[in-house]
Parts: sequence; structure tokens; C-alpha cells
Amino acid sequence: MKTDQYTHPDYYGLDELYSDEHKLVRDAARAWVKKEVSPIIDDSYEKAVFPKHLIPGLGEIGAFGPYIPEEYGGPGLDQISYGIIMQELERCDSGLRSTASVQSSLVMYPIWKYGSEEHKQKFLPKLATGEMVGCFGLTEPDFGSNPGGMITNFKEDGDDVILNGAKMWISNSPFADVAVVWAKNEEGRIHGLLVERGMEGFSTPEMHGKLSLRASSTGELIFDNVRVPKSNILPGRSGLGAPLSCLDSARYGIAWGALGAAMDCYDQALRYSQERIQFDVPIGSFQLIQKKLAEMITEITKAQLLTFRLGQLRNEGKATTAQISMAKRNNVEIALNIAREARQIHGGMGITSEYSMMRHMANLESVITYEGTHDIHLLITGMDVTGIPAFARDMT
Ligand code: TGC
Ligand code: FAD
Repeated sequence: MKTDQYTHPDYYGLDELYSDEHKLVRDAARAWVKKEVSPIIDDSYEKAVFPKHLIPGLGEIGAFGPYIPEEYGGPGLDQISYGIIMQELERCDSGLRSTASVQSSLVMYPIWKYGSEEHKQKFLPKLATGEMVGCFGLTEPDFGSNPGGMITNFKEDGDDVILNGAKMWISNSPFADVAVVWAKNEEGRIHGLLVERGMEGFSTPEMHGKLSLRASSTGELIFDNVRVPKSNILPGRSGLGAPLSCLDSARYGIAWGALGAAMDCYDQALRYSQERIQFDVPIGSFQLIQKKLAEMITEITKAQLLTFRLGQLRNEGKATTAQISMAKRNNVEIALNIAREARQIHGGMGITSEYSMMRHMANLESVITYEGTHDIHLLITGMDVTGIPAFARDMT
């Protein structure tokens, strides 16, 4: 069996900026990943199944709602610790990080921020340990980048509402116990509803045929006259801003995570360049290989500093949506480029599952699309600097 030799690149001494708690969190996550995930991830990826037996372990390392306060069963860590955990998970596999970031930012976060006290007591402690798993339904078959156009809707009926519609591309949906579903009321206002497995008319078929993020389970959410108690509606916020604020938290975690994938690719490429001999010398002695490695570590270092600073801003409650967009967009792009370059450094071996670059590369094709596509994030930055939204065109 291959051994996981990962060590993180730290060209600018970022470790000196980490607190002892950050390092403890990182060491625990890394040790768990090396012991429990690295030995099985290629098999899960090949079989296209999410390794569900890992869920309690994810809870134990604090990967579910790292910043949720202890009173609700969370570890009560800061935003940088949250980022570090996502980085350690995604440096192994984006699908593993997806499961943790959906649970943390898209399920626990809205319940914590917008749920009633009863919702928090009922769901958060079980979500923190992994006893319960959640998913987040925003995207629909006809509304991806433009979620405000959603069709899924509910109508009042006594103490309940009747929910109809469908969501698509939903991470974790096939085995989730609870779904945070965004739907319109009779006035067209968006609300978050907690839809629980077992409610009549609610089904979650798995989507098959993914060539990316294969170790993550993705499905639909189908609502056929589902009767949901009014008490399951999140009371704290309505409107499109409610789900978009959850995306801020998830995109922040992805910025850290994608950088982890890049760091893993660089770490392997550097080691391989020192071990692989061609023309009687290590390939790392060739200028063209050095160029690739030098450019990789430069991009990783710039992204590490961007991401750490973003973490400080999140801790202070000052990070803007546009700042988060910039980090998500930049880090996924550099990670994809680095995965491709690292694959080339490995020659033919780079296309095998002996090394993780090819898996990272395929995974990152999902990461560059979900949580806002690469171009949507560019437009968010464009809007921020010009003040002019360029998302919609009037075709009349
Ligand atoms: P727009 O008019 O800009 O905004 C509508 C309302 O929302 C407010 N708002 C925010 N509020 C809080 N936080 C934010 N980040 C917010 N951004 C906007 C805004 O102030 C406004 O409020 P109000 O009171 O005036 O109504 O909305 P728009 O319809 O023009 O859309 C803008 C756009 C395109 C940027 C947005 O729709 C967008 O981000 N689209 C991308 C969709 C997306 O990212 N979907 C992700 C689905 S979840 C997922 O992919 C999970 S993958 C998980 C995994 O496995 O890891
Ligand atoms: P579209 O919106 O149809 O975009 C197609 C192309 O058009 C893109 O290149 C896009 O950039 C471009 N485009 C669209 N609008 C504009 C514009 N205004 N200007 C310029 N270009 C534009 N969603 C959830 O709700 N929950 C989940 O858990 C979840 N998990 C996912 C897991 C995976 C593996 C994947 C692949 C997706 C997941 N998604 C989830 C959905 C994801 O968020 C959407 O795929 C994404 O938002 C893009 O929507 P779309 O696929 O409909 O593409």
C-alpha cells in the first residue's frame, strides 16, 4: 500500500502566524486523514461512493461546524481553524471537504443563524457529531447561476405548508437526514425550510455518471405535495440574501480547501522531481521542471497569504462577499493549473491512481463550477469595483 508522505509547503513562514490551537487542529485533522482516508480514497473514487463510515471521524476532528458554539455541540473554533480543517480534508480529496463544508456552512450555519432555538437544540448537536447528515437545496434544473428564479414553492395549509418542486446537483442528498430547502411562498418571497427524511412525497434520488467528485454523493430533491409543518420554516431571515449569506461561509471554506489540493500536488511533484532520474540526473535538475515548481510555489504562497488574511477578516466579521469570491476564484484556478503541471512532472505515472493529481484535477472541475461558477465570481468582483452588476441582460 502506498504511504501518504504529505507535508505542507510553507515558503513564507505562515506557521509563525498560526496559534497553538490552529496547529493542534491541523495536526489532528492531518493525522486522521492519513490514517483513515488516504488508504481508502482511491477505491471510493473508483467505485463512485462516499465512504460513509468516515462520518463519525469527521465529527471527532471538528470538521462539522467548527465555529458553532459549544452550547450547540460545536467545537467553538475560529474561522482560521475552520479553513485549516477544510484545507487538510481537500488536500486529500475535494469530495471529503464537500461533505464537511455542506454540513458546516450550508446546513449548520443557516440553522444557527436563522433557526429557532428549538431548531438549534434539535439539529445542531447531532449534526456536529455526524449522528445526522444534512444537505442544502438551492440549485434547480433551470436555475443554477440565477437561483432567484427558482420555481420550488409552498402554499399554506393550516399549521403546515405544502411544498412542490425539485432541486438538482445536491451534495449529500441521497443519504441526508435533513435538507435545508429554499423555496418561494405565495408572494414569491424565498424562505428556508427544514425538510426531514420520511416526510411523505419527499425523495432524494442519486445522480450517476459523474466523472468528477466521484467520492462524494450527489442527488436530487423532489417534493411532491410534501406537507411540512410551519414550525420547520427558518424564522430568522427570508429573501435571496439568506441562502447567499450561507454561500459566503461555504465559499470561504472552499478557498482554503482548493489551496490544500494545490499544496498536495506541489508536495508530490517536488518529491518526484528529486527521485525520478532521466538522462542520469534527477528531473528536478532540468530548468523546465524548475520553472514549473517555482511557479507553483509562488502561486501557492500568494494564495496562502490571501487566504490567511481573509481568515483574519472573517474572524473580525469584516470579510465582504466580493473578497470571498476573489479568494474562491483565485485559489480554484491556481489549484487546477498546479494539478495539471504536477501531473506533467510525473510523466505517464501522473495519470495513474498511484498519485493524486489526476483525481484532484477532475475534482476541481466541479469545484470551479459549484458555489458560483468561475465567471460568476469574476462578475462579482467586476460589480464590486465598478458598482455595476453585469449578471443579467435585457433581451427585449
Ligand atoms: P442580488 O440582487 O445581487 O441579491 C439579492 C439579495 O441578496 C442580497 N445579497 C446578499 N446577502 C447576504 N450575503 C450575500 N453574500 C449576498 N449577496 C447578495 C442582496 O443585497 C439582495 O438583497 P435585497 O434585500 O436587496 O433583496 O442577486 P442576483 O439575483 O442578481 O444574483 C447575484 C449572483 C449571480 C451573484 C448570485 O445569484 C449568485 O451568487 N449566483 C451563484 C449561485 C451559487 O453560487 N449557487 C451555489 C449553490 S450551493 C452549491 O453549489 C453547493 S456545492 C457544495 C459542495 O459540495 O461543497
Ligand atoms: P449555469 O448557471 O447554467 O451556467 C452555465 C454557464 O453559463 C457557466 O459557464 C456560467 O458561468 C455561465 N453563466 C451563467 N450566467 C451567466 C452570466 N450572468 N454571465 C456570464 N456567464 C454566465 N447546488 C446546491 O444548491 N447544493 C449543492 O449541494 C450543490 N452541490 C453540487 C455538487 C456538484 C458536484 C456540482 C457540479 C454542483 C453542485 N451544485 C449544488 C450546483 C452548483 O451550484 C451549480 O452547478 C452552479 O451554481 C452552476 O449552475 P448550473 O450548473 O446550472 O450552470
